[in-house]
Amino acid sequence: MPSSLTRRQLLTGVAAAIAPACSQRPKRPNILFVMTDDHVPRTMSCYGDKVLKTPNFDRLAEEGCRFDNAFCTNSLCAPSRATVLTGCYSHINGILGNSEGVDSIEKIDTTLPTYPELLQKAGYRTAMVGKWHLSHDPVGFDYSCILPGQGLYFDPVFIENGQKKSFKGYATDLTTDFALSWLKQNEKHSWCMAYQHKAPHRPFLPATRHASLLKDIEIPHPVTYDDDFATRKLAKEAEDMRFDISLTPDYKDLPKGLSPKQKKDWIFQRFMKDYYAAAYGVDENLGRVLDYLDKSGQAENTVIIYTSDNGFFLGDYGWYDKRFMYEPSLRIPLLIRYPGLLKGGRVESRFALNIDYAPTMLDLAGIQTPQTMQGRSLRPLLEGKPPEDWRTSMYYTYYEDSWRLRGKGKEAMADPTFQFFTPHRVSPHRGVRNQRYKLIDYHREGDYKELFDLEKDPNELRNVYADASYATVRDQLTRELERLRTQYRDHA
Ligand SMILES: [Ca+2]
Repeated sequence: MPSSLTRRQLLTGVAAAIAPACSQRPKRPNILFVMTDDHVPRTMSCYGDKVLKTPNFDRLAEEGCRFDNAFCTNSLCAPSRATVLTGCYSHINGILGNSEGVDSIEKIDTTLPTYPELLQKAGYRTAMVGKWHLSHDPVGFDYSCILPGQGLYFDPVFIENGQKKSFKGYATDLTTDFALSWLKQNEKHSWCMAYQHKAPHRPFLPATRHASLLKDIEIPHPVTYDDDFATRKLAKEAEDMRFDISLTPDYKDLPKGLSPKQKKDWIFQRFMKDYYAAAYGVDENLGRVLDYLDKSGQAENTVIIYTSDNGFFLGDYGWYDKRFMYEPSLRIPLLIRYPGLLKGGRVESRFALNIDYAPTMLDLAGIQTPQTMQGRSLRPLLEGKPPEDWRTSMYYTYYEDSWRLRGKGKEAMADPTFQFFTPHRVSPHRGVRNQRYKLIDYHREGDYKELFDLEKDPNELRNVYADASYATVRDQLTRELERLRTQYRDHA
């Protein structure tokens, strides 16, 4: 935070900026921020999936804007949530890895203003329902009803305004019940709700009514399913991300006597069907909320942002999980509907990042973005008036699971001899991606770096970092990476 600005000045200064902005609009929009966990765009029919129709996600795309190049900035649950709240990168907000439980050493920087606090200060009624997954209690919400940690799919405990309570039912349905109940009580006010689902986080447990949804369907393998990792040495070492090695113990009903390939294929089919079905429960429940907004006459004046905290490998490279800067893990869905501002059916290919959500929500509410936020409002893109200086490259960081850093903290990151070991063996890295190329710097691995030509090699199978014909590109991206580190004040 700039030293000249105190937290109070930031909040009150922002509130003072509301009046002139509001006078230009008849009514401030309501804001529904919908986030799922590990949801991959390519499994949604509005992003081209052929396996399962997702009618309510599709509806948002048809009636709003679909972003085709939306990326997370650190592909992990808790860091992404902290980034959404604060509008800044992990190294600024303090949540580098998955931070849960009271003993977590990673604490969010509470001096940073968050979007719910600023909206609340500006007179919005605010609520947070569903998966929170940060170690601190929700701040800036008039009402919260959250799952503790990862939460359970069936008969979960929720913490409602600080009180633990057990509920019967399925988490996605219950989260929506709480959301609708609060919305109905607050429909006469300007409101903002974070409606965040546990689904489709692993282990995927679909609602009972969806358990057989894709029973007779054969899910196609991704083209990289049998990758040999010929030019990516760290990917090759990440054996704990592989279906055939790491997931076997999870499936007690795995038939006996299968060959290694048959075993991998069996797990893949089960894994994907459960994933799709868990995500379908979100689509179905989103439909309940969309119907409610229609019936209550609020649809026109409500901004809906749909996204996920991070991407996921769904058999890509024979893997599950996320973390790496490779495309399946980096890409997130982003759909924004706001009938009061934009007509439907828009597709936007400019880069959008999860640091942009808070500035976007504040901007649409007529609130000035605090200087601490590193993202940029997507409003001009929604209006079809893209600024000439919109970003053409994006910066990514990955640090590691914080549970391995507990008791060591940020000091460990500064110690070059510190060894990182996690179940997935993904070494810390940072990288830059532009429209055509991606450079990944595994800065704990000596001089090991990866460069991909996404136009010729969209699946990132051929690391061309050492290829002399890419020397100019390599140097350009190296400079761009440093420029972005400076821009985002990442001096670690
Ligand atoms: Ca996640």
